[in-house]
Amino acid sequence: MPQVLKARLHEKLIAKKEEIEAFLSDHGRTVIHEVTLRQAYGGMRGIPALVWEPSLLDPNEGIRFRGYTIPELQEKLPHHPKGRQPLPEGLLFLLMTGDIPTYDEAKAVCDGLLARSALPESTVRMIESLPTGTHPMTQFSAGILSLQSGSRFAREYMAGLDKTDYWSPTYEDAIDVLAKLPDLAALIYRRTYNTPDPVLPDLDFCWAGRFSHLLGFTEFEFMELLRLYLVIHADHEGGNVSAHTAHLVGSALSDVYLALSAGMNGLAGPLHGLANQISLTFITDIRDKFGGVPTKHDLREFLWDTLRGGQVIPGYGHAVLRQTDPRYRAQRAFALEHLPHDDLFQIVSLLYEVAPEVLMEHGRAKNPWPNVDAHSGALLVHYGLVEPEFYTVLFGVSRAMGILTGLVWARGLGLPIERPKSFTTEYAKEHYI
Ligand code: CMX
Repeated sequence: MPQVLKARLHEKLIAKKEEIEAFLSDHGRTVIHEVTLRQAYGGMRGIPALVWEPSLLDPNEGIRFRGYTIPELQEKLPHHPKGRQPLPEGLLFLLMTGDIPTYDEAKAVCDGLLARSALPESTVRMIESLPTGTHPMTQFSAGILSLQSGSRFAREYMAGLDKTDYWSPTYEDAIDVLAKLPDLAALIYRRTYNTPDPVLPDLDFCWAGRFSHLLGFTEFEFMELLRLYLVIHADHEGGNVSAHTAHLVGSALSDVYLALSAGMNGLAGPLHGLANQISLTFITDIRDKFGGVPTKHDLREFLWDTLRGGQVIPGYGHAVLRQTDPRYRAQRAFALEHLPHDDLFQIVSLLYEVAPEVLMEHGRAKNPWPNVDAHSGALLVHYGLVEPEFYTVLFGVSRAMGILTGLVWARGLGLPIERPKSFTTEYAKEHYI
């Protein structure tokens, strides 16, 4: 594997650990927040109680990966020689180390991933034994779990591993599972939708390009979309359900296979990653109902009917964001450049004009603006990836980069088992009022 990446990571871990020790020694007793009862009952919104180094989310500006916004990443991360979108393997280097890699460093990461990409026969057999109607996310999570028997961390821990070395087999496991995710995802895609086995030409198309071929998509523009997709979905700080779940499970020193699989089960929820599947179905339902792009008036009525039916408008709202998600903006820019006349994109655009106003009038959602999931399906359909149940798996391949980085850093920094205090309503009345 790219020893440059591992060596750089090790340096950064040591430096950050020392920095945190000094920081806590000076300021460890500083109070950073007061917690209200409503926050405790309300899904712990806004309580800063979790350390996550790879990315930070600002409610208005959106996500920054190691300090860089999405447009900055598009400019600064290495590109495919013929492309303009950032290479996801470059983002992995950045997430792990905080440094923007050179093209050669990103290429070395890609080569290392490809060298470990083969799925064990036992995983292939396990996936093939599942009923074909099993949701792709269930297959994906089970596939990750089936790789757990190869965990170096689990093996070395049982043999007696020094605490200060936990990060090293965790890193090896993280790279190993990440390397296998495109092959696992593509296996699930092919068997679920009965598509032909891929032909992999001997080309230098790197991680996303190879993934694209494995899925049966050979158009360069689709590879560019996949590069963008894999970069923008990679991380969204630590409190979202998938990252937080993986972090919590990992805090018990469960290895990365156990933790990532758990995180993927959270991503499979309709209020989180599954919203990309539901958003696309929502958009195609609109097209089918109105025989194409509806009028603003009809769309408005449709949205009000959805809200009156007690349902949410998928792809809109966010627990932290309070503006249009920059991940939505990046996809919109791609659509405006490559598919401005696509009918589903037209509906996505019309929703952007109508839905925020409707949600503001409705008066419940704190954020009436679109998130990442409102857009991705329309782009994928344009290039022929028309199976919405598969979309969250694509999200999962990308999100694994952030989650796995978080797990490696948690072991490197020696973060402890997570154990917040819970309370009953009776206890709260007696002790907090
Ligand atoms: N449509 C209708 N109502 C919405 C809404 C939407 N898109 N977004 C929020 N609301 C409602 C909530 O259901 C809640 O209703 P109640 O007061 O009846 O309980 C109220 O507005 C307040 O919610 P909030 O504080 O603004 O939002 P939350 O932090 O509770 O929830 C989220 C955030 C994303 C789950 C929510 O906005 C939602 O359900 N959106 C649609 C699903 C979606 O797009 N999820 C993907 C998020 C991105 C991701 O993780 O991939």
